[in-house]
Amino acid sequence: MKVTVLVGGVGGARFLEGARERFGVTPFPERDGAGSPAPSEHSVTAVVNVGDDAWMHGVRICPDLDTCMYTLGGGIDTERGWGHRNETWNAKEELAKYGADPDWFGLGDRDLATHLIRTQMLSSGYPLTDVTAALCNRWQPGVRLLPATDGRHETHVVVADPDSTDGAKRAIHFQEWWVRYRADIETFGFAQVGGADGSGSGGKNRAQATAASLAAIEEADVVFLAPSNPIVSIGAILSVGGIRAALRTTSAKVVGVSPVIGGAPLRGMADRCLEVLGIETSAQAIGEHFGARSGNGILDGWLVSEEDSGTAIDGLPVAAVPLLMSSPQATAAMIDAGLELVGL
Ligand code: GDP
Ligand code: FO1
Ligand code: CA
Repeated sequence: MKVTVLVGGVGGARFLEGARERFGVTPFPERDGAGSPAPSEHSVTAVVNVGDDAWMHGVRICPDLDTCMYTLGGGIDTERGWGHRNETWNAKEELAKYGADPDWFGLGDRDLATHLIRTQMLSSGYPLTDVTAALCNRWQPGVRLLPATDGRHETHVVVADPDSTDGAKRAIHFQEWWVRYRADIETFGFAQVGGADGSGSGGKNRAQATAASLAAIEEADVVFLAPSNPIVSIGAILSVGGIRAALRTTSAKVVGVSPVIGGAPLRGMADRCLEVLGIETSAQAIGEHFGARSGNGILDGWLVSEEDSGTAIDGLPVAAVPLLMSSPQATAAMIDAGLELVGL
């Protein structure tokens, strides 16, 4: 079975651990020739959010790609959910002594090596898709990791300018909103910044999906939306040119998994993002937000937690099952429930 998963960071990476448990290892990057393990009859491809990506201290950071790569490669700091385990912070301390900006964002010494290689390859002209595959050659995540786009598609957040006394609005990078202000600032909305050639945003110039991520959706038997942040992870992927249309027309079944259990996200800022857009933090409201493919939406099935068993959405099959990703085995059981829901 060909399985494609739309993912963000921590929630996405946990879901991919369950997919690898359920479907076996997908060699990535693909290696030809003798000596490589026999490929499983299944394959798992992740289409990963790049909305969180940013330039910091001259290097390109891709938090959701790295969280997936480190988690599946066994190198994540499990407490923080981002960056390397056994991290040291000498570079951060030295940067602070120079008074370098931003002083609110930390790059660990080990993590920095990843960003240096990525930045070097990007400036040599390699697309992010190839750079990610090269980094995964070390980490062997056992699933294909594809950035949704090779273009720039950064999430920015419209806030009340903290430096203004007359209520002016300003757009700041998502990382500044989350890491510097902890989302605790008057917020009006989210917008993608970048575009196919990096020169502008939105409209015709918006960043386009890579051929590989479109093929992953079009050629899949099933597409899962991981229980990732519905706005700044899944929403940012859906706003990449071509992704939403591919989900509408693919012959694959599309199954969403609720990131909210009993009216609360497990961690992170999903509730804050939903509140900004006037969407209730509930499995019901998020399911309605994605919508049924039989209507104008993207889902053929919606998995909610047992606590949310009252969820009912017109034209959309819903199943209530345990949704806590406490182990790869528990997550694999969620995946089986999703397959059953859509008759696979
Ligand atoms: P981020 O990019 O690191 O913020 O991570 P994602 O966007 O991939 O996922 C964040 C979401 O994962 C949050 O909204 C959490 O509610 C959700 N999440 C984390 N752990 C679990 C879990 O065990 N079960 C479910 N259903 N959702 C989870
Ligand atoms: N989160 C923080 O709260 N503080 C940091 O200094 C920080 C640095 C950082 C560096 C690399 C990276 O991949 C992630 C990092 N994060 C940090 C996590 C990140 O801000 C967010 O949690 C995600 O973008 C949300 O998915
Ligand atoms: Ca993220």
